Amino acid sequence: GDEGEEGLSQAFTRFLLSSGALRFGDFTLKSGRRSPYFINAGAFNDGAKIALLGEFYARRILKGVRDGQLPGDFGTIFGPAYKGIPLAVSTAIALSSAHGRTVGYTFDRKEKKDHGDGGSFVGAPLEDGMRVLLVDDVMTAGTAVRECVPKLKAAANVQVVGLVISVDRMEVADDSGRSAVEAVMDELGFPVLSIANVGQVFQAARGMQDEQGRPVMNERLYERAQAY
Ligand code: OMP
Repeated sequence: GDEGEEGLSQAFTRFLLSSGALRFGDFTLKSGRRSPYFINAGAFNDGAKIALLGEFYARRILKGVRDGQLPGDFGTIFGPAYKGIPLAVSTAIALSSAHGRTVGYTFDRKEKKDHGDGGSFVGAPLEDGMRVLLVDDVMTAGTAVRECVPKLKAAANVQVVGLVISVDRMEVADDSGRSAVEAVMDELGFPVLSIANVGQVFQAARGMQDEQGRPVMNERLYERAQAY
């Protein structure tokens, strides 16, 4: 359908909650910062969930193409190992099977391989001039994407056209007051699009109930999350 941004982020929040990917509590992040919530893309761990996740990414990508944020003619979807691998594969499947757009998928190895094909990439080969769309799970500080882009550029003279993530945590990057997403866009020169940002997720979650009919986010949780 041609749902607006509101529709997509609301549906995605429902999916985050029903799959157990969004949790409230006390978590320590990669950066060391403590957070009252965590989004675990590892919770999309069966065929139905990963298929639906790929469909959400595909819809966000196609919206980005319609809105002129992404070019429509990228050659491959790159997902950094490990968590980016099922994202790239499921997104490529969804684009092809549900939307009639076939593109490649590519991922990297974390370990160096010195036998067989000896390559450090798997999937559609990276070639000079190729347009590559990145996918990743959640962005906090943008560490993962800053490590991934030089690795791609070392393999071939590819053009990274954008990054699509599931949730933008809207964390402040530095003294400039920019968010990590804004800082990455400025530094790396491509758009970062999210299926939902955390403001939209909290807003949507606040009005939702669990299977027992209890609110998934009571006022205390909502205030803690907003303060964070
Ligand atoms: P950056 O690479 O610094 O942007 O942090 C994002 C990464 O942190 C993700 O790829 C995860 O490995 C992890 N993470 C989550 O998965 N979910 C969260 O809600 C928060 C984090 C995190 O540790 O910041």
